[in-house]
Amino acid sequence: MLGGNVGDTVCVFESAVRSLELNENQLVSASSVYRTKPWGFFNQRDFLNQLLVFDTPLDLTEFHDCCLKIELLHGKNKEFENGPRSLDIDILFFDTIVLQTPKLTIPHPRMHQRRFNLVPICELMPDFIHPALNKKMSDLLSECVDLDEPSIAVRQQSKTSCS
Ligand code: PH2
Ligand code: MG
Ligand code: MG
Repeated sequence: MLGGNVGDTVCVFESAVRSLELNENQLVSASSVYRTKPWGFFNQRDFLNQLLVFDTPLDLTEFHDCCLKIELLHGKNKEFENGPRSLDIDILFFDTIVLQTPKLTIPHPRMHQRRFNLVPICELMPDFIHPALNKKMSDLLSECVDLDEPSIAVRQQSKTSCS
């Protein structure tokens, strides 16, 4: 899941996709880009969020390191928790792996509480079953009590012009 609210976020997202592809990852599908209300810390610009699905030869640790590197490349620095950021890459799922380490929890521990995750996920894979909660994404969305409804900012497949 890409997220960001600093700079030209649509262009940052396109650049992040290119960087991920340059690191052996193959883009399988991309959701629309959604405009979403900031979650956790309210006094900041709306976010954009987009779900990407990749095929990767990397293992989870390598893929995570790759994502961290690409965040840094796009200007992510030591922002505070839930605060403004140019690019956040969160791994929501990695196949059906369930794992908890000090560095990384997969599936993402709060994704099912947030409409800004569930709405893009349901655009691409409403029938995917959450490997820890054992529930379909569409059911998690209908049960979700988050009231902030994402709106589509850039529809899937529409072209933008970023240099
Ligand atoms: N990410 C955060 C904090 N709050 N809110 C929205 N709408 N979208 C995000 O991606 C997001 C957030 C921390 O990573
Ligand atoms: Mg995040
Ligand atoms: Mg993150």
